[in-house]
Amino acid sequence: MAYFHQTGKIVYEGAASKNPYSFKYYNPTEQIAGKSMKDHLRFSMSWWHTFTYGGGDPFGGATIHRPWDRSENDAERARERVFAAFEFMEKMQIGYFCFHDADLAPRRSNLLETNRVLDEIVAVIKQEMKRTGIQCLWGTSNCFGDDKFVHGAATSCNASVFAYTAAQIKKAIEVTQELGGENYVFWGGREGYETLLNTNTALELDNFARLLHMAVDYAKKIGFTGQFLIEPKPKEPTKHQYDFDAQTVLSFLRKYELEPYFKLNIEANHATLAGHTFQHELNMARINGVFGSVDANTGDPQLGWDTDQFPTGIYDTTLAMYEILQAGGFTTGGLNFDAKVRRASFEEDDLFLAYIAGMDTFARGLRVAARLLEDGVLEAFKEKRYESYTEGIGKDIVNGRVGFHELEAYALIHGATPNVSGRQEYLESLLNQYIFES
Ligand code: XLS
Ligand code: NI
Ligand code: NI
Repeated sequence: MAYFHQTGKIVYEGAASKNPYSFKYYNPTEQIAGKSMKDHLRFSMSWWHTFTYGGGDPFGGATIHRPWDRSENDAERARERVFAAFEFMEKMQIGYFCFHDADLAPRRSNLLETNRVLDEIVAVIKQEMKRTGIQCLWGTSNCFGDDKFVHGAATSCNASVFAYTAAQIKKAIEVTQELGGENYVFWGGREGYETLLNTNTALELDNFARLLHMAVDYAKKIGFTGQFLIEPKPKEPTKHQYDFDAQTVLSFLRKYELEPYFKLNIEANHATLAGHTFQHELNMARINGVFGSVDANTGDPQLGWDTDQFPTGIYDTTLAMYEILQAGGFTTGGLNFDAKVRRASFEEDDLFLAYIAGMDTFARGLRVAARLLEDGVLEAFKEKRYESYTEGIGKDIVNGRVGFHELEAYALIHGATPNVSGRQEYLESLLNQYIFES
């Protein structure tokens, strides 16, 4: 059954179009810097925020009542959601989707039954994938929603919960493999703690690493070749999340010898919650060779939680695309809209309008970033700024030819030469110029 008959396929009409149901900047087949926009951006839909979110908040229940959720039977609802999701992605020209096990199918009281229902839905998804050519960007397991995860999942004090977590993740990896998923994501929903008065952080972190090693071993065993990704997030739900930010996750991966097997899934809103910018997190991932994928939702500067809004800030998307292009673009990753409409935007049309807003803002950001890189204005400025390391004493420092002794001798003779301006305001205005004119 069709759920969005009132809306046709969303196509590119250009910036002059007044039709809200069209792309103004996203032209999938247009070539930019040697690649189609579609291949650059690899847009993906999140199953949970797009198809299971009801708009509830701590002060009120659902405001969003979807036509695909009408059946009394939860397995039937899950199946209808599949048809609605593929119809939506086809009309939006979105080539990928991401899911948690728990978004696809209802949970049952025991794992065997839960897995059986999940398999039924996965079979329907496979048919729809075949019909449409839409692919799976990544899968993951919801190891945070259920009661049993109250003390964490892999970092729970309860060993049977660790075992359950492993069993759930094992199945989610199998399902991701079955759907041809290009990545598998670990977001440590409850991997953190509230108080040190009751927490053995050393054991919890060791256990977390043990679980990830088991996942690596299992993937090898079953021949799952997708990329493993960790999604850093600083707070929410626990006060101290172990995967605080990109650099924290990196040092964890290095300590436990997991770095060869993992890359990062950077979420814009998580970056800002950590007190960073989205660009900073992407940059840290890029320069350390662990840039993997992106969750393209943003927060609100006045609100300190994960508001999961569709990205409409051109500065953020431009600077994000600037990092992504410099990282060589996406390989297995993509731009997943881990974003939900506001609870007051409860009509089905709002889903289209929200995705158009996010996709167009990233498309425009890509255009600006590509021009910035092509003209090389920022890179030329940086090159000049660090010029002193390309000759003389600077070159000796970089090449490891000098130590404290030689540097002291140098400083005694030369002192420090005068500094020059960093020209931040000029560069900010240059960025504006590119944004206004690209
Ligand atoms: C929550 C996370 C979550 C992950 C997938 O804040 O963003 O949605 O992306 O578990
Ligand atoms: Ni996310
Ligand atoms: Ni998030």
